[in-house]
Amino acid sequence: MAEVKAKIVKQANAAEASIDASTQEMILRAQQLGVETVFDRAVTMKPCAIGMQGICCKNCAMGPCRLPLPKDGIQGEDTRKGLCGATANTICARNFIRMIAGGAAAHSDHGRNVAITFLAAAKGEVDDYKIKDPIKLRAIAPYYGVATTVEEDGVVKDRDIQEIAIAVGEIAVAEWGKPTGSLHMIKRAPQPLQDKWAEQGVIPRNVDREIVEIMHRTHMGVDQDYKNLMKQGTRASLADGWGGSMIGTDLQDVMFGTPSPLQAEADLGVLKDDHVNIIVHGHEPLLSEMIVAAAQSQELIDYSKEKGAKGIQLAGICCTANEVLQRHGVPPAGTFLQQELAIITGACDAMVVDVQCIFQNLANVAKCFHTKLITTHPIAKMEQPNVLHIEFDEHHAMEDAIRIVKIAIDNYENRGSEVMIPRHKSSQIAGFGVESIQYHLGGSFRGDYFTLNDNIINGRIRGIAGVVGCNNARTKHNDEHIRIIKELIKNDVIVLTTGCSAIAAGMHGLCTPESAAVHCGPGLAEVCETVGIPPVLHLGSCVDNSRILLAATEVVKAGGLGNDICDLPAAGSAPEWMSEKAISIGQYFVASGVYTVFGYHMPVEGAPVFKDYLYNEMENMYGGKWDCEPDPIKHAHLMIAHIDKKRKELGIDTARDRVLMDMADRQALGME
Ligand code: SF4
Ligand code: MSK
Repeated sequence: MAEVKAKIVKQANAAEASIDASTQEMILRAQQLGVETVFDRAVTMKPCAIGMQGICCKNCAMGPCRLPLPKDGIQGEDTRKGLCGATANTICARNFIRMIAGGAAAHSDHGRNVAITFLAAAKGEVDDYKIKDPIKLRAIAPYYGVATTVEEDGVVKDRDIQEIAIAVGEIAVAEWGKPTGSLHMIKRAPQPLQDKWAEQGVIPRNVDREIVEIMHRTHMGVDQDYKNLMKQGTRASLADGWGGSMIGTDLQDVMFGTPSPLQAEADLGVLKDDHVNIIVHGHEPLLSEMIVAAAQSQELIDYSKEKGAKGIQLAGICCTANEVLQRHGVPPAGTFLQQELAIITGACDAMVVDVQCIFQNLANVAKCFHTKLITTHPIAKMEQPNVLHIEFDEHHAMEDAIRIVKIAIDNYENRGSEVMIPRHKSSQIAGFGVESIQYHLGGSFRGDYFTLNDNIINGRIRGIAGVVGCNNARTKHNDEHIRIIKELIKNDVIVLTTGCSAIAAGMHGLCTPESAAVHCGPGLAEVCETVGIPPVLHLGSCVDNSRILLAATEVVKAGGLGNDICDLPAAGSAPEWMSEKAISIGQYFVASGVYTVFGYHMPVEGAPVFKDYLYNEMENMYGGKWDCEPDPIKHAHLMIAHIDKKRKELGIDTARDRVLMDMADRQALGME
């Protein structure tokens, strides 16, 4: 081992830090080697109680102004004020929507980079990117206002695919800064939802403007009304979910292929001690797609053999993992909290990172091993001298990828003797999406999602849950994700999952059809068995939460379950959230009509009036609302209670005795 720089002040208790055997083993291993990890730092440093409650303002140099709640709570009027007079509600709302701005900016900048590369590919200006899924391009083009047919001499013909791609690419890129109008993707939402957004004045104009306006409104001395601040927060979050993220997902699918179910493994045990191990970590698949291609090339596999390895093992961390998993079956090595541990195996020859969720401490950990840590994005560099920066450019993408893979191969011989790869790994099926759910759970002759809707109406499936988001070192790693998901499927609620939650589900064997018989209630188990799907459907990365919005829209369209997303027996959850992106996602779920429960805590406890606005009043505006429950079982049952309430409102609560519906039943429910 090269050098141990960090001194572990206090050691985490591995069994209390995570439920994963692999994570526990590696925490102990790190401590044995004297390498500090996030789990140890979480024991050493406690969070600031005022900041946690959302009531610290540092928006000008007269602060920071901290407005703690009185010990006995607010009795009568809340008289707390910052130096400028800002109230707790104003400060809390400003902080909250700045989190939305941060999250929406991250997702949307990802989407923008994809759109720019897509347009360059469409114009033939870059060699390494192509239109891989022309069917999806034709399917989405109308949403961008692009015609897919042309009339020549009175004959209607398919329009040239490159022409469509250029038109879609130009319109997509303009969504970030167009001077007039509103975002095109908004029109994909159910009409009643669009009407609510219009009534509330929250339809996004362009992506960048909504984010910039948050920064303006929250500057010292501008917007001082928490409701007006949240209006802008909502508009920016919609610009994320129904804008930047949705465009990102669409165009990635067109360029790299729309995912369809495939088999893979998950957990640190996917690393191999006789292979060159390369880990891709971050979010944007523009480079990782090229690294997959390079690592699979015979030339580089042969080169790895020349260097004494048996081949190249590529694996992922965080959402880059989900991107390369859903399209290529590349296994995730772990979630957000396992990034340092992957290097501590001593078997990681290169870790290649781009943007978002990358620990600065990776450089300190890499210093202790032979691992080459490579940053690749112009906006995300690390200052430490042991980090290599190879700036990725879409004009020479494959060349960059080959260079990176070669660096990893050349580094294989430098592995020390401290290799310890945990043996744990699970099988999973990933790669679900709007299209594949339609294929598996759709009907051939009726509405697209007919079979899914029918099974919800007849009660085999009680409802739908979206369980998404991060890990958080303040909670027990993966515990909340897994306990909430298990409780939901035990109660016949089918789970759609993305992000690190999806990786956790895969690691714990919940993304296999076989898990249905073990963990599901009888209704959901029967559906999964009949159709051959897992009870937990892996829908991809954080930007792919847009797939959940579109899947919910398809359920509405298929009929029989109301007219809007808020009518569906459905709920959302982010059990171990930590990122600003999670707040943006949460708000666009809420504003799309979804009851959304966060785990751990919400940074609004210090402003009870603002909290009530999010947790109650918002439902009157959009049909969705926020909630928070750290206890996983109670958390799951809040979601189930909401699902049951919606079933009752739809008049399908009595169908839970699973009487098969005949034509007359369907007619009564307005499905025919
Ligand atoms: Fe304090 Fe007001 Fe300045 Fe915030 S904006 S730091 S509340 S004076
Ligand atoms: S990677 S944002 S920790 S889900 Fe998308 Fe995981 Fe959360 Fe990052």
